[in-house]
Amino acid sequence: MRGCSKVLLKPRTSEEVSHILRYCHEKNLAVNTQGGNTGLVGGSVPVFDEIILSTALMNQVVSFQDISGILVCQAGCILEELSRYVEERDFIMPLDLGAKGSCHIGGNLATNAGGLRFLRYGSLRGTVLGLEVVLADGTILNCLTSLRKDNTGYDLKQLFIGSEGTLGVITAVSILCPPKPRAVNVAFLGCPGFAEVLQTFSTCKRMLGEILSAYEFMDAECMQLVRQHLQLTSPVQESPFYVLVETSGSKVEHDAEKLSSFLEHALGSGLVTDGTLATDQGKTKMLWALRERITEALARDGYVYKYDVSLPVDRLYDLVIDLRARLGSQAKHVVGYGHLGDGNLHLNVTAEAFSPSLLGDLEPYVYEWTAGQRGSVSAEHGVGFKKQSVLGYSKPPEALQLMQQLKTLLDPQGILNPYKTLPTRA
Ligand code: 2HG
Ligand code: ZN
Repeated sequence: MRGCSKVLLKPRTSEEVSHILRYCHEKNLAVNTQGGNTGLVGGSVPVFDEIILSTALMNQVVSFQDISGILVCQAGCILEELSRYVEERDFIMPLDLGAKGSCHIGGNLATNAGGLRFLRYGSLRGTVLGLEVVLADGTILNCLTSLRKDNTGYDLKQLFIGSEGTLGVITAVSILCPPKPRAVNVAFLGCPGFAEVLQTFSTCKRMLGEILSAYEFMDAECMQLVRQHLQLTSPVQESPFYVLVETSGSKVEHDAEKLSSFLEHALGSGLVTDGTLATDQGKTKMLWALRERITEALARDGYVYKYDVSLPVDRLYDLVIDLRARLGSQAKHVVGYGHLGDGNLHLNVTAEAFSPSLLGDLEPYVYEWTAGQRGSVSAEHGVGFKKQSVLGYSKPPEALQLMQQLKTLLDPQGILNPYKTLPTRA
């Protein structure tokens, strides 16, 4: 998505953000907060001529406690730089995602990004301990506590996590970092069918227990695309599905032993037809690249229609199969991949160019299908500009109304990231 704006502001402190918002509030000027601009739903892109408030210069670490692993930093810190910072201190960030090289932690929070470590460390709603937020009228709300337990009233920070800059501007965060695992092992597997992908997941959970840290899947078309556009090759024999299993634990040999006995069992029982293991960093990175770079390969394939849905895990791939049959030769590729361990499917469709008739076959079909399973039409990428009109497929009118009331309470003039997240009122 492209946008344009005549004004770009780059404050360094929350006081500067407060001055900007107080001014905009008085003059009734719309503001679009922007982090690393890596979102997939247009939340950080101005629709008309909104003032862009960039967090790029708010990139300082405030403190790090090396006993508790609590990091306090400004919203514009780049995720990969924070990872490096805490890794030097023997910790890791509780989230990791493909866009880590440019996304900002403030943007991650504003969209409640999921990513590759969700299965192990859970949602940001659990790992974020405190936030500092500047409200629409310029008030600085300092809820930047670093406490694990705090039941003093409503948990206000939760309102801003996932609100995509529509309720306030996140300026700083306090986040709990887990200790850096001593051992990270990865297995890359080929599965003969989706039923086996599911069975392998159950087996993994049982045989690997607490060391399982990621369970990702991709289909054969994804592999074809990363090969064609990025020259990455499959480390296992060609299969209808591929699975990446990661373990993170405290002892390399112990974890490798667990992983190889799991692999032996999976191969022996026919759940998996081929597999490879990585214990060193180079090969681990190479295996992760196959999964992490699918989005990049898709972008090189043509126009991409993107969907990010939560579904009951046993129905997850049926949507891809249904769509392939429905779209026929209209689409170049219909692919399914994602965070299977979290019930999150990334459904992407590519075509030579944008076509209204293809879009008409995709929507509302994908949303109705998802709603039919009581799924979510936005699992981890947010709502932004692109999905705001479809919220009703996953939320009842009463919930949408309450969201509108909260928006009116916190931003009565509607200056914060207008036209985003909530359905536009008729
Ligand atoms: C991923 O898991 C990202 O790779 C991007 O969330 C997914 O591009 C997509 O659809
Ligand atoms: Zn994802």
